[in-house]
Formats: sequence, structure tokens, C-alpha cells
Amino acid sequence: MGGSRGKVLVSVSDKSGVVDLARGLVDLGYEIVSTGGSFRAISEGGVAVSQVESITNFPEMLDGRVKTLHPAVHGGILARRDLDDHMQAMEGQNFGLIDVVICNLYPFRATVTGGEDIAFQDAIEKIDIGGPTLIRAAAKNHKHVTVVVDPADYSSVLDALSGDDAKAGESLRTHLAWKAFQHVSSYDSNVAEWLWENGGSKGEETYAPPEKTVPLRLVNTLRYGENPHQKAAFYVDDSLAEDGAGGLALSTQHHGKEMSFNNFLDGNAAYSCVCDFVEPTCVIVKHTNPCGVASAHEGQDDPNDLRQAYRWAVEADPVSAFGGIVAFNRPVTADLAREIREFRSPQDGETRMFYEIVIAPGYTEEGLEILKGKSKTLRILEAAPHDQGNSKGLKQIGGGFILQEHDYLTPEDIKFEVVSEKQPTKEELEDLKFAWRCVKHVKSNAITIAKGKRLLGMGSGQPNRVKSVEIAIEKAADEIEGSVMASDAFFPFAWNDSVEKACQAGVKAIVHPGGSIRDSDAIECCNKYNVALLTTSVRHFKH
Ligand code: 93A
Repeated sequence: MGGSRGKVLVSVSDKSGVVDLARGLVDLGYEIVSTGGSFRAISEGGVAVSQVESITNFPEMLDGRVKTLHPAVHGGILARRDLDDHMQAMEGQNFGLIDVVICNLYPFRATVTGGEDIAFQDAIEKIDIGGPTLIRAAAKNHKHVTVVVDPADYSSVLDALSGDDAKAGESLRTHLAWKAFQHVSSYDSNVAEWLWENGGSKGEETYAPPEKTVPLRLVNTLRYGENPHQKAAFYVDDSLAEDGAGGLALSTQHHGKEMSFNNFLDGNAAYSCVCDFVEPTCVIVKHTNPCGVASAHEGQDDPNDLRQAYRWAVEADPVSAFGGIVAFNRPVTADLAREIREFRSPQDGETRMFYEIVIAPGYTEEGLEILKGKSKTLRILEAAPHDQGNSKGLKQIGGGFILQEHDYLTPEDIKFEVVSEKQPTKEELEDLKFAWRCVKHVKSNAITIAKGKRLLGMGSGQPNRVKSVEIAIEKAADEIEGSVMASDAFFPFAWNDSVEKACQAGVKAIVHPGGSIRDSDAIECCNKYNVALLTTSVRHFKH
């Protein structure tokens, strides 16, 4: 005994196995320092341990909010043993080194999802600050320090430390550091999610219906509703027009047959989807789901050329695109209009594609004339992009209405976190964001598969996620190798289910919100197939 082998800091909320671990470490010759509750557990187990105050010379304060947040602790962990000036600085302060950190965090998620009502402040107190700081410091300095966050690793770490080297082997230390950052990152996601649900989303606004009467103006009756036996009409909310909102209801129709009820629904789906994209993009919608999406991008001969994006969007699913709605987020030029007019179905190379509607924020004079020549019936709409951030969605249910904000989040607002061993390439990350933009507009359960900024396949509206994955894989077929996949909600299962099927089909990177109790299965599965897995902590259900 006597600590000749090094110093271990133990600060654990989950105390399982900690006494045996401490005993094993002391037997190997390590000296243990520990925070309040952990100190009590270890000393009551009959193992020699000292309080962390013995190195900080400072008492725990603020009800335990500050226990290990002290330079003596963090210097001891973070000092680079291979740099003389670091070692001298440590000596100058009379600080000792800490070689092993055993720490797991306050049970935040278990507390807020425990089924009991928990007061806001009590939940706040469960946000661990010092623990993640210890873990991150030790994981950063894993070249010199061993960090352990999972009681399941105690015995293998003890084994590794019992060798000649007082440190666990380098590859184990690196693996443990990876696991440590995982632990902290999923912890922080849980806190963020809870805070979002408890007032962090957008202040205290309540969604009361507007007090003034909404000035709905009857524009015209429609021939019929979703089906010919249903009467229907089209109204515009003039107050939105006054606010400068764009959107389909306020569009100008330049040409073609009168809009039908279903045209409005599908047109709205297409235009709201394409307006979510930053790069020049084409979206083709059928029955409110985007079945073809592609963006012009750097690397093309002309990174603004929408013609190629349009062709790719059709090619994603030519059968569905036939009779669909085509939307662009840039004005339609003469070249693009010609392409739309002439493009032949990739199925037989002969039949000209037929569409119900083309929607864009503008047309050049020539572009409009060319497009009018495509067919007498083609509806050509010009609409200002709508400000989805401010708009609200109203749905009618039997006996009333439900009102919600629109799902305004885009990848610019979201953090894509890598949780697998494999990092996505730059291209894969771009494609993941592209697939993510698409998946938000697909009916749940929604799956999109994409590559090179184009949609290759999507599965929509299936009551189970794995079926949507299978459909998307089938559509992506020959081109799936090297593609990426996005899922609008977390994967409830991974093995022999959504994640594994995608990995086996050739998908190389996957993004989902995360938050399933089986998230670790999805991670392990992706690690097995060397596929990158990312989480967003944001869900995009569309019912
Ligand atoms: O309140 S804290 O954020 N402040 C700290 O300085 C601190 N240091 C460690 N929580 C802190 N910890 C956490 O205490 C650890 O992450 C661990 O979960 C817990 C162990 O406390 P005890 O040993 O007193 O049971």
C-alpha cells in the first residue's frame, strides 16, 4: 500500500462494484481519493481511502455543487507528463498527479423520466457539472490517464492495471476515452431534451387562437374535395398576406387548369420542402411525400445548374414522379423550362414526363413561355418562399382543432453528433444533412437514403420503421453502396432490424435523433459494420 503506484480519483453516483474495484486498486498499490458519498461507500467497505479535500485543501461547498472543481484536481488530471514545464508548474503549486479517474454521473435521465413528478429545481440539481468536467479532462489526457465511466469495465481495467505498466494499455485507454465522451455527450443530450420540453423551446408562448377574427376570404369553391363526392372551397388568410408571408395559398397561377383540393395539398408539401433547402434544389412530390429531391452543388460543372438536379429528382423514382408536382427554390430559366418540357421518362426513354404543377419563386419571361408550351393543363405557379418560422399549423379533429408551430428546424439549427467509432467523411456528412432535410418532409415512419445530394430512395407512412427502411433500400437498389440514411425518429431496434439491414445493404452513414433505450445496440451494430452513426436529438415526426 502507500500509493506508490499512483493516485486514483473515485467519484461515482452509481456505486455498484466500486468497493471491490477500490480494494483491487489498493491491493495493486494505488492510493484512492474520493468525493463525499463515494468516500463513505468505500470506507464503509473497509478499504483505505482519503477525501478529495486532502488534495484540494478546500471543503465541498454550495451543497456539493463544487466538490472537485479545483485546480489541484484538474491540474493533476490534465498535466502532460511528457512536458517539463507542465511538470514544473505542478511542482510549483505542490499538486500531485492523478492517474486514474473513476466517475459516472448523476442519474439525470432516470430522475426526470422516473414516472414521478419532479420539481424543476430538483431536476436542475441533478445536472452534473463537476463529473463531466472530470471525465472530459481525463479523456482528453488519455495518453497519460485512464478514465472509467462504466462499472462493466471495472474488472478489465483492474486486469490491465495489474500488469507491469501502471497505466492500462494505450489502446484500452483510448477506447475508454471514447466511451467517456459518449457518456458525457448522451448525458448532455438528455439534459438539453428535458430543458427543451420544460420551457427551453421558445419562451412561455401559449398557442391560444388569435383573438381577432381571422379574415378568411373565400377565393373560390373547388370542383370537389379529396374525392368527387366531397364539396370543397379555397380560402386565403389575408392577415398573413399583410404580414408579408409567402406560400402556396398566396401564389399567382400563370397557366393551366384550375387548382384542385389535392393540388393545393401536394403543392404545399412540395413548396414547403423545397424552401427548406439552401442550394438550388428540385423537389418532386406525389401524394404529399417527396419522391424525388436533388440539389445542384459544388463539383458540378455549373454548381447552380438546376437542370441536373431536376433530372436526378425524376430519376430517384420516375414511376412516382409521373403525374407529380415539381417545385424549385430558384426562378425557372429558359434552359430549365426546356429540360422540363422535353425530358423523357428514364423508364422507356421515350414518354415525355407529365406533371400536375410546376411551382417556383419566379420565371424568366422566356422560361414561362417555354413551359406553357408543355401542355395546356400544366398548372404553373409563382409563389414567394414562405416564412415557416412564424407560421402555425392548424388541423381539424372531430369536435375541434389542434394548433402547433410549424416544424421550422433545419440542419443549421441542429447539432449532428458522431456516436460511432467511424467518423463520416465530409461528403457523407453533407449527404446526411441533405437526407435529414428530406426526411422532415416525409410522412412518418420516414426513412430517406441519399448520395451526392440526391435522394435515392425513401420509405414513408409505414406503421413500423423497419418496413420504411426496406422500401427505401429497395428503391435505392443499385446505387445504395456508399449512400447515407436518415430516420425521422430513433431506431427502436438495431440488430436484424433497421440499422443492420441498412448496413448490410451498403449504407455508409446513418443519422437518427437518438434517445432509444437501445441506442447502444445501434452504435454497436454500426461499429461492427464500420458505418458512421450520428444523432441529432431532434425528431421530425410528420403525421
Ligand atoms: O455537483 S457537481 O456538479 N460538482 C462537482 O464538483 C462534482 N464533482 C463530482 N457534481 C460533482 N461530481 C459528481 O458527484 C460525480 O459526477 C458523481 O456522479 C457524484 C459523486 O458524488 P458522491 O461521491 O458524493 O456520491
